[in-house]
Amino acid sequence: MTIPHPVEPWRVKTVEAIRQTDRAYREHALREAGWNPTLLRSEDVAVDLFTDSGTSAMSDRQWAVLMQGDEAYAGARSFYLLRQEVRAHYGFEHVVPVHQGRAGENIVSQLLIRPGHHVAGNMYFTSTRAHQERNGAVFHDVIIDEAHDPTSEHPFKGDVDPAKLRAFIKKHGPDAIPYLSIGATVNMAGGQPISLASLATVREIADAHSLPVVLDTARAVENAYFIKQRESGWADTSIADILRAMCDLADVAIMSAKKDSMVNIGGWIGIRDPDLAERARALVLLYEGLHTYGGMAGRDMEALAQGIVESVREENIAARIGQVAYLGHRLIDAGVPVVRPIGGHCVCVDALATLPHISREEFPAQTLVAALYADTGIRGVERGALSAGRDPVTGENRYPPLEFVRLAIPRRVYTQTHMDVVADSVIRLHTRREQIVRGLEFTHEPPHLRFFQARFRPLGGDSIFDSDTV
Ligand code: PLI
Repeated sequence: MTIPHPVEPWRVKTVEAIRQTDRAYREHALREAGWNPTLLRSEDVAVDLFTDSGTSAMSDRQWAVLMQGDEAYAGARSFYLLRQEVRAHYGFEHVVPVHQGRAGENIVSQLLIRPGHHVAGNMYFTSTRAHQERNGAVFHDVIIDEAHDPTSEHPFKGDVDPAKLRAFIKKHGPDAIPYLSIGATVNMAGGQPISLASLATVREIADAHSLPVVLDTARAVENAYFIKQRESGWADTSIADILRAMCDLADVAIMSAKKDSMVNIGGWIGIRDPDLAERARALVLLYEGLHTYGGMAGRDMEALAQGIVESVREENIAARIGQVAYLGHRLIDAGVPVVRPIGGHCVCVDALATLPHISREEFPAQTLVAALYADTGIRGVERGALSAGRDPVTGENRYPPLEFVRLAIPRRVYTQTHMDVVADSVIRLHTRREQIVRGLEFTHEPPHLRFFQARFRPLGGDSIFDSDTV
């Protein structure tokens, strides 16, 4: 079913040129980048769907308030403004600024995790789990089974399975569990939301065992939109109030403001407990900067405070999710296998269904990411075995059930024409997918978050394409 592209609730004031390249150029660039589009120069990319993180376009108001940034080392006015907006929209009394989400993950993991601990959550996220593991915890996935099935149309694939969560607590005991790690939306499931009902159940189970709930709020506004659309009883509540209702069920929030809040850099930790907040401030001093800027310039905090206000405006979030849905449904209509239903920030092309002839060991999603760039100049990112990394204990590759190419859409950056070009290009590549004949093997495998800097070569030949491909 074709769905209309939403009318953008903004008009363009500044533009950035896109350079056109031909296929030969792109194949050369890809080889130079070790078949990993992450290592390309962005000027060689036509439509960059690598991430929606830090890539959004700021509004005229955000650019305007940059000039009001208070760059004082201590006690900057911009911090108090940021704290005011976080308190108003997310409801956390203590706000500890950090330069981006993973800095918050580092600090919260160090504060709460000890070797031998176990953390449960609704699917892992790369940097979140990396910090949990670095501090000695084992992560356990307690998301519902439907989240691992790309074809399931479950409206809340981010939901926690309460039976899995209870079994996890029973097995490891509350003393070995520092907190529950909940994402909204769930990035690695394809931007799938968690329902408020599920969040409330998590809270109930956590309370029964005196466990804190840590909420990843990177895309919580997008999650709130899905609750409004899909969860009974919330259709008439504002996005802002749904966001508060979600956050009210958490003890700690870790925010990568580079997503929902539409800034190029920034983040914060939201905390209720004053003692924990004091300890977080102490660590921020070591890793980030003073507790009133935490790795951000004063102007960054101004833009972030303004971005929070804009993020919950109904027309903004509706157009944002509507654009992602438009692209997703164009692909669905053409028979391209994508993760269903279409998520909040991305459209995910199922690489296992697209390239069944390439084995998991040869990284089919990474192969498809490389093929997509060579063929079209579009850059996506692998979300599958490469992103999942190795088990820290056994050293074996982890093979999550989902293996896809994520096309993440930056906010307020691309137009309907770009979405159509992306759809046409992905559909064209899909019809010629049998020309992708080889997968990839590592020539360089970094120890952490390996997908960012890994290098590859085609396995058993010079190219991932057959020799007839032009
Ligand atoms: O990239 P950071 O350090 O600001 O945030 C880390 C991070 C935490 N949680 C979630 C759900 C994320 O999606 C996330 C970063 N995501 C990136 C970079 C992405 O491309 O999805």
